[in-house]
Amino acid sequence: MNVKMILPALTEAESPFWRPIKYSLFPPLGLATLAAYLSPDDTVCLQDQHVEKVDLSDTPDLVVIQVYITNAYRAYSFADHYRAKGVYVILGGLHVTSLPEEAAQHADSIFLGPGEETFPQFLKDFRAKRPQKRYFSATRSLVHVPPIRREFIKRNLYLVPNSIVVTRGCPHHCNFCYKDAFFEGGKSFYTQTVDAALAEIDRLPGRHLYFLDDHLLGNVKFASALFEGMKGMNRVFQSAATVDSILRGNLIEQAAEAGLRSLFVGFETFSPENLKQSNKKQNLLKDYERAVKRLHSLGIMINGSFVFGLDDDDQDVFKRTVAWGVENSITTSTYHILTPYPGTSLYADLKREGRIMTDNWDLYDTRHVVYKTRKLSPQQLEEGYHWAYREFYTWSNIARASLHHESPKHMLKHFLYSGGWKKFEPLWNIVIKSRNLGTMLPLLESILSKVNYTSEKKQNNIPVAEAIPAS
Ligand code: B12
Ligand code: SF4
Repeated sequence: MNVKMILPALTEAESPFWRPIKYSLFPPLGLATLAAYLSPDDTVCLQDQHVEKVDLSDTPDLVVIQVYITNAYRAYSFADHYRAKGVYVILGGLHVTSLPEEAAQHADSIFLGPGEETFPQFLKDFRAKRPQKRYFSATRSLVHVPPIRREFIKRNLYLVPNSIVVTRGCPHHCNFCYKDAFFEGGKSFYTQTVDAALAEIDRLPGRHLYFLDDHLLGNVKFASALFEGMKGMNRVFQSAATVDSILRGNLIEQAAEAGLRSLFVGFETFSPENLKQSNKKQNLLKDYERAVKRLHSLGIMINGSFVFGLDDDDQDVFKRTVAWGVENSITTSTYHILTPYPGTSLYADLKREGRIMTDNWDLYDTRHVVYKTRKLSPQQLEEGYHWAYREFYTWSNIARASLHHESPKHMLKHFLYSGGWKKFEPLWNIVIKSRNLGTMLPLLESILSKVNYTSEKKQNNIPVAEAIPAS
């Protein structure tokens, strides 16, 4: 069988905010995961429009398309194109799960939820010439999943070819997050076996790994065994976790020992009212600065995530958030305008209140205001958002934030990582054009090398095991 798999580019591929480096970070892991269920005799062409031109002139037996909210229109136009040629087209992913009726108009079959059970089921049905119109993932497990077909990933086109996910979902229920909608009707947080995760890590060349898990520290037992197993593997890795998991027990230290060098942390907002509105209980009454100090004391750089536009945000929120990030030496900040993805309880709440202003999914990219705001006008919110990015990444703020670290090595790493991410765009573009982005990986690995943090730990007086006991 001839199979074409496509990850259409997110909407901003044609917008002034297009940053080639941001979209050349990670390969299409979801599609490579699904490819593992195809037979070795099948011919597979996997194309990622973020890094290559999609060839639409072919006529395969089956087209598989992954749909995110901001690539949905592009995904639908590819689907319509192939269906017009008589090719069987299937659509799945986050947006299809949120809005199945919309997606069904452009597909022969649609898939709701993760694909590990439904895709192999479909393949059986398809080969038997009785495919169903809709597949829903009810039983979910990562036990005995076949190895990802990474040979279909063009490693040289990505800065981070070694992306990996060893868990699915998250134990929390923030009202703006995609996860409750995507995992509805089944388990919403589950893990691989530790042995399978370690085997997958072992298969990856080089040192650097990026765990794309929503919350790598979410299952303490699993994460602890994983980090134990990773000790001595000589890896450096980046990942994401919540504030409370950083403060609790000593998991974060085990992670650092296993090679964790940079962490994406969802601070989101400083307002308890906003946290309540977002059902982000795990952040309520948590000491953000203590979490930051703890990470720094372990030599871990921080990518802070912040949301603007929650109901308690006023005009000061941008200044306060940027100043806090600089004062606390956050290495990189990711700012978002609150975005109510369809399927989330935030979307349902705002819809009920008559506050959703548009269902143009291209605008649901966290850069546009798509709902009626409370204490800020939409214009103030968008301007404040852009101001925050510009301000946080001025050379002077990058330098100030770097200089707050105790060890000179951490200062230098911070400066290079933050500056490299936002200030060397033309250089990245040249490397991307030469189709050799993979050659920059050793540079990233050296920036993520270990910091000797003993002196910082002393200065901040952070005890090895934190105040909040492990639960
Ligand atoms: C990697 C990533 C990116 C990459 C995307 C490129 C890529 N190669 O995928 C980059 C860095 C470019 C990116 C950018 C953004 N991202 Co992003 N990203 C992710 C992340 C961390 C991992 C995706 C992944 O690989 N998952 C692992 C694989 C195994 O899972 P999967 O892709 O979902 O595939 C499975 C299923 O979905 C299903 N499936 C998928 N497709 C299909 C098709 C068929 C036919 C079938 C059967 C099954 C199927 O089967 C697969 C196996 O189970 C997710 C979070 C997450 N945990 O998923 C956020 C996430 C997808 N991103 C999100 C967002 C919001 C953004 C940004 C808007 C953030 C920002 N402000 O910059 C931007 C987009 C900008 C824009 N203009 O739209 C949201 C999406 C919300 C939504 N409803 O679409 C997520 C869910 C994060 C979150 N918690 O909110 N992102
Ligand atoms: S902690 Fe993060 S991944 Fe988990 S529900 Fe909240 S926003 Fe989503």
